[in-house]
Amino acid sequence: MTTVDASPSAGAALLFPPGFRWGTATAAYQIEGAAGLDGRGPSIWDTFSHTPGKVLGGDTGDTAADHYHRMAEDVGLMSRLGVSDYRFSVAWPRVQPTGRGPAAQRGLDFYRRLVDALLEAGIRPVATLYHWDLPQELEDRGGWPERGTAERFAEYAGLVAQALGDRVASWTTLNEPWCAAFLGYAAGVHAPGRIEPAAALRAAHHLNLAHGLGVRALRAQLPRSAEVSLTLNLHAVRPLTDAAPDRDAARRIDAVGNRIFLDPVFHGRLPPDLVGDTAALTDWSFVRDGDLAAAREPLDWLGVNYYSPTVVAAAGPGEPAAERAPSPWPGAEGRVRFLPAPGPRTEMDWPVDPDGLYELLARLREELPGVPLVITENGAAYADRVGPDGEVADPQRIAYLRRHLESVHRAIADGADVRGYFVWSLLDNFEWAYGYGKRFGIVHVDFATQRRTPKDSARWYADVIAQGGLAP
Ligand code: IFM
Repeated sequence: MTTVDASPSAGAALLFPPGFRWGTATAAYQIEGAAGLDGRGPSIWDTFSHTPGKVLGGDTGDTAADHYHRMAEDVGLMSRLGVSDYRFSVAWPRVQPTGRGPAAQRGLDFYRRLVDALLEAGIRPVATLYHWDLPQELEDRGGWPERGTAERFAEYAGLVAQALGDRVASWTTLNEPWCAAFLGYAAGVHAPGRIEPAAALRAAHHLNLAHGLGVRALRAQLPRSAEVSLTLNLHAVRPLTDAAPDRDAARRIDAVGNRIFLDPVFHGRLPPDLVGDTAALTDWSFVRDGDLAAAREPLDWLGVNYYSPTVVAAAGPGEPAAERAPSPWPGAEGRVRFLPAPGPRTEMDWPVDPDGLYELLARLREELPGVPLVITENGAAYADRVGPDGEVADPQRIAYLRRHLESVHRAIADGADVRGYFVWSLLDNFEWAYGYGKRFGIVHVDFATQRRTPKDSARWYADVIAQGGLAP
């Protein structure tokens, strides 16, 4: 359990516990490019981004930040930042181009080279196995709503562990299964773009199952010292008022946004209220005996991705059901209104609200005692430009990161066991349905030339890491 000074004097530095992990995070489809190289098969994101109208500006991940060819330069950037850890994802379709069968060695070779370069630079690799790039052929067989996809995932996890287990000591099964299930299969704004709320609930269950079977497959290959985790984008849900209908709206969103994953993974059960809320869509009979026990494999830590909170109220009679249609919240349609949280916003139009991160960490401290936490993503998009002096001034991002780190520090001081923090993201990259217009990097990428320019926030973060915390 990590601790810090619970009441630092005004004006004192906010230091994080010794051994605190400072990292940056990326994901394969968002940075690698080289979409058709070395035998990589198509993923659902290749198909989706190449479908007119799905991604702003018609952007695709074909080239992205060309990290596949510039990996050594990017590891050099991280080395200069002084990060202890780097969180990246492995592209399933590089390892199994059709989502099944033996591993493609040329695909694995890229990750062997990446991991070797990281270790050489003294940076711990943290490998995520699934950050949304499902092999297209598995989607053609039904995708995540089908049980077979979970079984295929476990085979894939075993293959990657076999290949990299001698040098990667930290593993994450899935990134943000909520987005994969509900943005992908209910709202249709992410790949594969399906609008089938009942199928999205099946997808969520099979992602939980994939996670559990994946943990088993990893542990079967890895040394006992290896750590295995899951990353969730938990929603800091706030009712607009304390009135019962608003609190019930928050409960519904918490059920289908958070507990749909937390309950199976940490308690081996489905949230009973979720089953009730979604009764008109499904009877959950696709959950087989043993599935929930399989999802509940012990983890070394839980990864938490946080950007902004969610404020909800009960939808009054005659009011529009939800601002976003189709809804990514099966079981809450027509009952919940989403309200803009007050305050400044990032380029994504997401409110800047570091208290939400504190609230989440405090909740997890209470509800999951003994489970260490790692902030696996936090960051902000702003309209950054390279100035005439060749520099990128991004004071808003520095303020965002600083305030969120203050929240993490406060949570640790209040007893939360937070072991690390990863900035999203190392590089400007392909921001899914928004394409390249939203820049989350602490390193600017000129996508025409692929030139990298560390922003002011990169220098600021390097100082934070060097000092082990925030200067007064
Ligand atoms: O870019 C994404 C990332 O892939 C998953 N978490 C949220 C980020 C910002 O939207």
